[in-house]
Amino acid sequence: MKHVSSAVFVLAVTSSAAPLRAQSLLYRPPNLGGTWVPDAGVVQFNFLHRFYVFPGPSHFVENHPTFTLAAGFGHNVALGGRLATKSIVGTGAAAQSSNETELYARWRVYGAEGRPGLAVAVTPAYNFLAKSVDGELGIDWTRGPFTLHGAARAVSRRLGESGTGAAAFAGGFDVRVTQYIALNADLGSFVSPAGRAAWSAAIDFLIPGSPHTFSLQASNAQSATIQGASVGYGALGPGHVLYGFEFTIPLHLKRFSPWFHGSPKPVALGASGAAIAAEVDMAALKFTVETVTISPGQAVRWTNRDPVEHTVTFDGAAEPGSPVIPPNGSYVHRFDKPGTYTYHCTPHPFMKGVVVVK
Ligand SMILES: [Cu+2]
Repeated sequence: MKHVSSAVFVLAVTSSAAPLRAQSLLYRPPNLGGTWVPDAGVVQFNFLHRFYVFPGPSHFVENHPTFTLAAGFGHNVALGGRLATKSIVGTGAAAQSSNETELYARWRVYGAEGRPGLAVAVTPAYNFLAKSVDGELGIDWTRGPFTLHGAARAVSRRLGESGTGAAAFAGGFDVRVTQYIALNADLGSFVSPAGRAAWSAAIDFLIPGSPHTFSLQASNAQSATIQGASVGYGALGPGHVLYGFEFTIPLHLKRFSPWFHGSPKPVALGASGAAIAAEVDMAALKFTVETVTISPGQAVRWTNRDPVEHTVTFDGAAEPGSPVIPPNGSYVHRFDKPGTYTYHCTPHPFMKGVVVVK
């Protein structure tokens, strides 16, 4: 498991073209995505912010943020919570409040993130504002740049209504135009009893060389909970559109280990037993020796003296590059063919160096 999650992370960092997996906005429309589970050891923080601008002369701006915090366990289980501070107001004792809190668990029963084919997940949840037991069955189907989504939802007490249960259905799609840009949209509604449908449309960006995705979106839904994503903005009638963005932040817990364990243990990566003819340190976001010259069959060792991760990535894939080199890690690569090998660090492309083999 550890190997799988670190492999995913290595892939994500070293190959900026690879789409990020956990909670990537390129694989889910704004009000859907019920099969997405963070990788094990990753705490996902997603910040969704929507706003409505009232007509002039006031141009009053009403904000509708939803914060999602979720942790991945194993391959297919997540526990998370959402807080939306300007949702549909509650009923009964919560009649004055629009602070909506939802706790949820998610079990991805079938499929894997961002891979072709089908994924199925169930999401039981509890909505504290509605005092409602909620649930969602989510299905995704991915083929090439397309993903189709469907969801069936049930709630025991509808938010803002008199306390009856209800069922909702939703559907949506994603189209990944490039590896960095996607378009998506969705539509969902309570059906029994019927409600105002919720819709959204977005353009999504994978920020190159980072684990983050970002979307610009329009929707009429006030929050991203199971209930909030099922009902359109009703206060001002139909046709009132919220605009906003979402930003996804995966926090890899392993990265925080220096806080608790002091300096990390040395890790040796790459060729072992090779004759090392040159040493290059990575310090202060630089390769400390810009050019080294060696003979064919000899090796270079790079050692990371920084508190951040680096890579040794050859330009034009002239040689296979390093995996992520952690703080206090070293990487050895042997060069068999004469030539001039230029390289850089993927997370810090301004870090550059040259190996001359002759
Ligand atoms: Cu670097």
